Amino acid sequence: MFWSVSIQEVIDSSVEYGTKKRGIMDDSSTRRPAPGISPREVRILVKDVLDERPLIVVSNREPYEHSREKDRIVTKKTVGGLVSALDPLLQELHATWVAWGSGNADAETVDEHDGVMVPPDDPSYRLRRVWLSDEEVRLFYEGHANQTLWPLCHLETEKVRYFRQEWDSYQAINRRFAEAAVQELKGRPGVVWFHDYQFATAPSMLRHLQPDSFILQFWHIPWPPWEIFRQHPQRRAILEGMLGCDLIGMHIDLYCENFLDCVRRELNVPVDFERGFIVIDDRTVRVRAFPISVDAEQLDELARSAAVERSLEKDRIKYAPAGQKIGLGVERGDYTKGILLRLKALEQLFSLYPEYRERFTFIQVTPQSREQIPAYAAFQREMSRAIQHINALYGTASWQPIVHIRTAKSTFELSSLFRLADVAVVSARQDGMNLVAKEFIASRCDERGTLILSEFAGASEEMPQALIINPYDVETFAHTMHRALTMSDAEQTRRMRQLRHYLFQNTIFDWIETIFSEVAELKHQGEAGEPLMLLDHLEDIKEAMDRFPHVELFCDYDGVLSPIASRPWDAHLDDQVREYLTKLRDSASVHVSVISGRSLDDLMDLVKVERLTYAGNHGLEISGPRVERIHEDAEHLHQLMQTVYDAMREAMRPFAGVIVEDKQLGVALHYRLADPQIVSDVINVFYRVLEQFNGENLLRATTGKSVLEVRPNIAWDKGRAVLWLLRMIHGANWREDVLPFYLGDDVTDEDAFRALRHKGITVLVGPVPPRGTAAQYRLEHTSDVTAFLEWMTQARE
Ligand code: GDG
Repeated sequence: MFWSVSIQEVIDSSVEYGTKKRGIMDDSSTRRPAPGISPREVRILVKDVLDERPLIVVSNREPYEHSREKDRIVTKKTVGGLVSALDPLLQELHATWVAWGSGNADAETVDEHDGVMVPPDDPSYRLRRVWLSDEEVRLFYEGHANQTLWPLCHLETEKVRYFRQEWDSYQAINRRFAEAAVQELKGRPGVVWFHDYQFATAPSMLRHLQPDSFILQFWHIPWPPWEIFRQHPQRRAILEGMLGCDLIGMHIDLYCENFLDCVRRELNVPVDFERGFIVIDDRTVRVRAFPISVDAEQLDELARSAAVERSLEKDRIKYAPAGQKIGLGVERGDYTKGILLRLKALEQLFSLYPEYRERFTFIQVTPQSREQIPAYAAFQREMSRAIQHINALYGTASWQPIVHIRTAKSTFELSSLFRLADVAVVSARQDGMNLVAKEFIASRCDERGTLILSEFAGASEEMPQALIINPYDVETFAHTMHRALTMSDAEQTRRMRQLRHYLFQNTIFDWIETIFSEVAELKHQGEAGEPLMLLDHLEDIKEAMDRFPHVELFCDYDGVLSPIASRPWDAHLDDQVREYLTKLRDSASVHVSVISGRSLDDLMDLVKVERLTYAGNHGLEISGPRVERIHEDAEHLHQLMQTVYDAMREAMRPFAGVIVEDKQLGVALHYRLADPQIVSDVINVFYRVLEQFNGENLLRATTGKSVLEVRPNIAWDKGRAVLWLLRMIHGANWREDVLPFYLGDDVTDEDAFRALRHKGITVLVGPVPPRGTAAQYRLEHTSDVTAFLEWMTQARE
């Protein structure tokens, strides 16, 4: 969970709301933050979404490789986050994975249709192998994929080269993989999930061969801006190929925006930048950010294991015999990872701060990668030279500033090094996400250590508590290392705790969950169309309710329990509604929560029904009989919000009819009453003020019905809040006996509609907005809400 508290601790807490301490106890510094969605919950969700349709995953790298060692064949599971996350899912679903058969005994182990059941000890899904000749590996993989697309997407334009023959091979191999996926579908409409830049054109090929498939692609590397992307001679074919998908996932919004921009400029088709939709051939393609992550719990568990503890002791003796501080870098030997910049910064560090000589050792783990490619071989040579240079310059008879490890470490050995490091450095020149940053955080079960993170790694967007650097500014980089090495234990812990709380709520399983929730939503939009009128389907609703012992009713306030008012303070609650809420509260089988963008105090004042659960500021602050918390990543922003509020009020003085609302953890700007002629000026000024206070990217702007808001920039919304509340109130297995019901009316409620898809009943109050809705049902007016609440009091008596 986001907050490291159990329900019991909350009940036991005697501290009043509003004055209480953070939800973290000092005596539990090494406690593991409670996790978000569990692997089991994800498997249930994906199963629901697939609804008996087959799932086919397509990637270049295979999850299991067979190789001949002497006279026997051994199977090895390939290491990597994606395989660890998808392997159990595919096992449970009995799905299929299509990949290049790269092992030297792969061909000997397949059936007549090139498939083999894996894993070997419990064969439960099919690995379908696609064969590539050595020449094809050279042209397709080392050539077009790794010497054209890879450098292009990482903005390394001077390394990009293009050969027609390689492109032709790329196309041919993409077709081979698309055909293999079609064969595995065996005529059934299924979900096909492509991974990465090796397969840009396969989606449209698949779409032609099997038009009724749901095609999804996750692009693991950055997407460049148009000025760079346009250098690709086959740019149109690449874009058209990808637009064979229904859903395209990238790590962060910036890459999605770049992609949408490239599509608009090259293909001249309608692009909705705000919602991330492209319309092509009467289909829509959704482009959305899904930041990939790691299995935080598993990494934490490994890091805590007795074996890693023992290894840590040995590593300490080996690498820090005189109690040296330790720095750590872990990455494939790839020029995009910024290792040379890091080495320059290290050289400066030892020059600017001589006190680190013999007292600080940097361990650089760099297994070789793609060394057949000249740019990689040259880079790896240059890196070795730079390391030798620093070691010669500052090394002594008993100490080397940089320990260079050129072979891959086992996951276990890495875990020990992550724990050993005082500072981990990720200084990528460009990096889609960077999993090492997340692995380091997950492994720091002691809540110590500092992460220095390049602003050019996708991960930096999620980790404001790391020390964020521009690696090209080598001098500041060196000073930042000094800052990390002298950071107090208390500050390290504060930062690491926040990073870990975020990470444990946003794991690889949350990644799969958001992707498949999006698949569900897109499929639903295609299949179900408009939401049904709730009051015409009360019998179905009653039947659904009767299947569960508990109903958890979530109601938004403005536009749901109370009609939208021109001024926020005029939105009063009707006594009748108050009476129904009270009755429902008193029913043993219903629990009621009111969730709103308003501040918690304001919301409680307006509703005035005791013993309900209240969630204010879109779920950042919660108060109820069984839960009582302020989101810890937001709490420290009180002061900043107050400053923004004061500045906003001052800046809005000239604009008549604009109301600035202080929500403590947010600032809302209502312009419903303003003259429409001045609204664009108001919006401009709003963004100017926000920018002024957002140097550290701690804030974000959101829009609603004639309202603009400044909110904490954390991955939290009504959807996450609702799922969190369900778990807190009813326990991890809530799905077995709770039916959630959600009534909402605006764009912020769509997050909850999506989160509860397949898990509960969602109701939009008011007209369907032009962008559509994820809600299954609809009520026309707030008066229908009153009628429905009355019905519910009787249905649940
Ligand atoms: C691409 C994108 C994106 C490294 N050395 C060893 C080792 N590793 C493991 C790390 C980590 C993985 O390799 C590297 O993942 P990254 O995310 O850091 O980078 P890429 O390989 O470039 O991955 C990237 C990723 O796809 C996922 O979408 O984040 O931006 O470029 O797991 O731990 N593992 C072991 N020994 C090593 O020596 N065992």
